[in-house]
Amino acid sequence: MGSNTDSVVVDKSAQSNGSAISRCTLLREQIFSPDLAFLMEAHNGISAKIAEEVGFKGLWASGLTISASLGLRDSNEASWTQVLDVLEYMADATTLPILVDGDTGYGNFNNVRRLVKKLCDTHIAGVCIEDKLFPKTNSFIGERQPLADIDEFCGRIKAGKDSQTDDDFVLVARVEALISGHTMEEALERAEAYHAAGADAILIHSKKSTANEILEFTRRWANRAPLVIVPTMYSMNTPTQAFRDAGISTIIWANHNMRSAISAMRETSRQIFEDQSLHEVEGRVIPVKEIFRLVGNAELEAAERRYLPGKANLSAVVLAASGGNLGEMTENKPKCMIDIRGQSLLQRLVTSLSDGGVRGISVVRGAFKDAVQVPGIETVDNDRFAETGELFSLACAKDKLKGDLVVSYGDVLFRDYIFDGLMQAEGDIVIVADAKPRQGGDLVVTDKPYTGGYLDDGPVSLTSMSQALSADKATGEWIGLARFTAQGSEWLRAEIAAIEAEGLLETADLPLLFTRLAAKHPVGVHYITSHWLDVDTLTDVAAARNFT
Ligand code: SPV
Ligand code: MG
Repeated sequence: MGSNTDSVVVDKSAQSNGSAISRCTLLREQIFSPDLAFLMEAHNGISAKIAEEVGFKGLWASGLTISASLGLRDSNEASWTQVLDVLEYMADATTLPILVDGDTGYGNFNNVRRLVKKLCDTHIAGVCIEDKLFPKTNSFIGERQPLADIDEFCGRIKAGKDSQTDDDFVLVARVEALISGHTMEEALERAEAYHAAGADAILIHSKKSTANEILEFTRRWANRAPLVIVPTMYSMNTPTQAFRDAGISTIIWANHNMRSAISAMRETSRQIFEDQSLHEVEGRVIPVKEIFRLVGNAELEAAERRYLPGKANLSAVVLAASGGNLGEMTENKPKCMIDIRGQSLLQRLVTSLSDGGVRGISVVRGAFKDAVQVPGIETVDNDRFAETGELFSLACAKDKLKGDLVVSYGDVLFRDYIFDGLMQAEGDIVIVADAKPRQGGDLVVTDKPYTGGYLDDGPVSLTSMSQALSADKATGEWIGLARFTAQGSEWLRAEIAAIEAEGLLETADLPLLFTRLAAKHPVGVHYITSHWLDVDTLTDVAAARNFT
């Protein structure tokens, strides 16, 4: 790659007259660099972002895959302005230079003029036009597709170069002679004519399964202008080093993001269709929060803090005061600090909460409090942890029980989608309950059992919660995770005060708290089925290690 471009800051809107380097310049530098450059196929904003994130320094906006993403054939069924709309999303989504597959230029010289002008306006770095006729057909379909007249195609090239508004805009002329069954001489003659007409680089295309004709062309071309290749058909038989050694300028990986997306989408659709459930698929696909990250929600959050004063911040109180009963593992640290594959349980929980948008995380410590160390948390101490219960620990963090709030036990792990679901659930107080209660857990009784179709059945409310209940009487088990709005937090503080006034604060547990809250206010229940665990036994520790 053009290593001289690595440290350059690109102004997304920069053109040749701007102060920052333009994307046209970046593409030009890559194509003219002695190092082999790579352009990765993208067909929309998200695929462009993904290619940029993994490290590609340039993109190929493929005609085939943009058409396919619209459900269309690679036969100019999408109008050029519809393609331009897609390109604008791609350019906005990244800072990378984009070489656009301009097919045949969408018509004659006049269409190419307008195309190039609009591409420059859209901050696209270059265009590749091929020497065929509008409407085009994909090169891998059929044999002996008719080629354009050489002089007429040279007119398209000249018109394009004369219309660019950035001096470094790159026009690549694509020679289809070999694909269409013509001779090597014809291919060389066309390349020479296109170069003389002003093309910055030549794309020599082949659909053979070996690179022989491409390497022969490259030898005979003798570096008169940079050569671009699309080794879709022949790369399996040719190491990339061979292209580097031959002096090729740029390789286009032309369609692999679209092809892999189709494989993945087909697999997911089939599984959900067969199962009539998301269960199998949920752990395999990226979490929803990864979509948020990719599209830059963090930037929006920061902007909201800046421009929307008073926007509530989500905070969390994590109860981690109990010591635990796990032999050697909890000999000198509380169970929240047990190592689960190189990270403490608490660290994993804190990461989940942070990823879910929680900003201030307060951890109530008790047993082995000095061992409770996780970067970025605040700590609150319950120094009477030995003779008090959970509610007393929560009350130690009284000052933190305000605004949008999450309360969690310190020994739970859950998949991100569970937290996302809790955040989206309606209600001022919402708890997460597993629909399959286990004897001895924080068992809940609700006004409606889980049906699997509860979203259609409307909200579910908590009636009561208790550890003493028989599991067959329960409709779920609280997993140790709850959410409060500012109103909910106010009710929470009031209920803690009431319990304290009755002299029950030291002995009360959270099930009592939620039962009392549910008697006065609606407490919503967000049902889940598995994909979480808490750690009470050595078996739980083993499960936690497999969970991550
Ligand atoms: C495209 O990606 O649309 C191309 C490359 O033009 S190819 O499909 O190889 O013709
Ligand atoms: Mg194409």
